[in-house]
Amino acid sequence: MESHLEDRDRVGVADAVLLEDFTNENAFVNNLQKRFDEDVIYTYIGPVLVSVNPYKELNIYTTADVKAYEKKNFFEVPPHVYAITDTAYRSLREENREQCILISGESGSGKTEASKKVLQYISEVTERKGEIEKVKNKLLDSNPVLEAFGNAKTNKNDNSSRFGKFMDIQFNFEGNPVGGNILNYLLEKSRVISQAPGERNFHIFYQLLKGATQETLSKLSLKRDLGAYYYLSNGERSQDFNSNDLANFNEIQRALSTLEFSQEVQNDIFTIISAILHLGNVGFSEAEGKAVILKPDLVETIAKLLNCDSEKLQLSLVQRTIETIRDVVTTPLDRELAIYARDALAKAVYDRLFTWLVKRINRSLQPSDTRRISVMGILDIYGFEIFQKNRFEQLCINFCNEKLQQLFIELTLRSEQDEYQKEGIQWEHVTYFDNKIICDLIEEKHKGLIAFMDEECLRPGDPNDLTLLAKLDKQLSYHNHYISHKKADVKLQKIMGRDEFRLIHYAGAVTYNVKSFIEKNNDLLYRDLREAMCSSSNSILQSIFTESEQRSKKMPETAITQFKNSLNNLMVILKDKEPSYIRCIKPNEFQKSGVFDVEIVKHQVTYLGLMENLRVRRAGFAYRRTYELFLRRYKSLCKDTWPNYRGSAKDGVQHLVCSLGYEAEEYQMGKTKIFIRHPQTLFRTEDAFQVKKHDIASIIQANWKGLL
Ligand code: AOV
Ligand code: MG
Repeated sequence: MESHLEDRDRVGVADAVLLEDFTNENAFVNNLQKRFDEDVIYTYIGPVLVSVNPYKELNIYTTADVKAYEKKNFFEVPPHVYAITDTAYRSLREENREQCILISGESGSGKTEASKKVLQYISEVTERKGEIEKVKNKLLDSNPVLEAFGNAKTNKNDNSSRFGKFMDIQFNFEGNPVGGNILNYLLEKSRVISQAPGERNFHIFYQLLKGATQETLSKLSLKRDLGAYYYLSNGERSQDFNSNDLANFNEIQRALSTLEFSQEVQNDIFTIISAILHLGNVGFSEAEGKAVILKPDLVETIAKLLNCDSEKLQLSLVQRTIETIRDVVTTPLDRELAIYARDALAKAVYDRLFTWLVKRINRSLQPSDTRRISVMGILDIYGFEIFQKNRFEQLCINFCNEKLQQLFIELTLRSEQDEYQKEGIQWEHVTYFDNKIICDLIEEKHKGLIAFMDEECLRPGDPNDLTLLAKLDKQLSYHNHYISHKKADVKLQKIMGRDEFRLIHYAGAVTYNVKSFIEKNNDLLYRDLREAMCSSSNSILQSIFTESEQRSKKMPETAITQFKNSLNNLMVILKDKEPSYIRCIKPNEFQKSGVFDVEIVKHQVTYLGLMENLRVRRAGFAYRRTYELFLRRYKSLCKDTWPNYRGSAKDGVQHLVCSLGYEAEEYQMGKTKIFIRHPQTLFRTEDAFQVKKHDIASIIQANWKGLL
């Protein structure tokens, strides 16, 4: 037991609250490195798990490991994602408290892998019979499907999630999984039409081209040649197939079948994917300011695949119809606008297909009996991002992280406070940075950044990115966390462009470039294109375009407002659950094992707010343990408590600490726990215990020898 206290020299401390200087970032990072070098990737900050991506398979996820963590006290086993999961699972079962596991960290830090380990653990410790086994298989199989359609190779991660995911596992009263539900957030749909050099489109495009039979390919009019598709090559050199594309395609088809997608529906999905590939190859020339389709047969092919009106599709790519109060006006598009319309269609179709997939998976995961269900949610969402150029997507992602940080602060502080109160310990107020001020700057009604952005986007006239920036500068420059180019000091002006603004986030300052903000926020799909899609007999297209057609009678919500609303809904869901935190860190930028880059780790420690977290945790007491556990471990150190103490555990501990010479200010006695202020006090006790253990072992050994 108490494995957190052993082996401090070799592998550092298992819980960072036991570091002597808890304000020292170097000491914190050193400790992580010491452990990483020994292949120990997990460390705690109190109840929070910090995980450093090893970038290699470690033999720590076997069935034997699952067993080693099952029903074990959190502090008796070394830190592990299984320990977090087991604790959450037991709290759900035994105390009937709904759970959420919040996983954060930057791209490539191991969030998605961690979320899979949580699911794997649950799957292994629950019953294996009939319906339950079936549900578990569906839950497990939803991951490869979502990854095929929602993940891609980026320069940071070969299997990067390009969407946020909140997955519920629903348990019956016996604690067995009986269903699930997935919420998806903000897919990076711009990837469908172009990718940065060295990156790929979503995996599914490559998997289909690599894995489909020749027969299927010819049905879809496809060639097994990546270079043939503009959307896979940006008009330049395409990225290659990867070694898993073939196997993964078979896996996806199998998983889709587990999730009750019929063969016809699967065909419909792959037809849409192929139509998107063909659509990318539709080029335009221009005559007298009007776009002309270069290869009309290609549009014919797409129309055939989708079984939609070919003429309608052709027209929708080169003209635009606008309904005004008085009449309906159709205007031709020029070449640039036609390309824009084509790409908008590709993005919209893919994005809606993805959301539709999630809905269909959810349908298959619906529990047959919804009574007495309790839930464990797992949030695997994009971490804070700072790139060379930060765009609309980074603004959304970083806003999401502000919201999560706020929730984190609220919940950790609240739970610290709750515990002190419950135990009758005097609470010492901790000062900390409350990032609500930044959340407000972004989302406050009528006067936040989002409100001004929407106002500009929906304004009649000719709003553009620069008029938007001017408005933001005018309205928000008063705020301490908003810096306009004009108001920046000389040094900053040099690194900021005229089309940029800067936000001081809790995790650091980020400069955003407003290029395409209006377009991305408006997220328009011309009505002609929507109507062309509605004319398709492809079952999926029909459902994804008709549904949104109905909704579009109202004023459409902008992209960022939709995102804000879905985030706020998520916060409501998370707030009434008991949270567990996994903070993921990547050790280097090269996806390499064995390399621990101190600077890169330090950045992430800052962005994740880990030092703040540690400070809050340590503000009062570094260590707390129930009287029973404390007594069980250390009773040999006092003659009154050894070998057994007859009174209450609390009295026993009181005797024990008196005989150990604890000063009054070193500890406090709560209702069920002892609270120790500094780790040194505990280490003194632990060292004494190690000596005693050794002595006792020697005595036993000597006695044995004597007997022999
Ligand atoms: P992410 O989810 O945090 O990035 P992943 O979970 O996809 O990161 O991890 C990236 C890669 O790191 C994986 O494909 C594995 O190769 C490796 N990896 C992660 N965790 C482990 C582990 N515990 N043991 C061994 N290898 C691991 V992103 O979705 O890009 O934000 O957007
Ligand atoms: Mg991921």
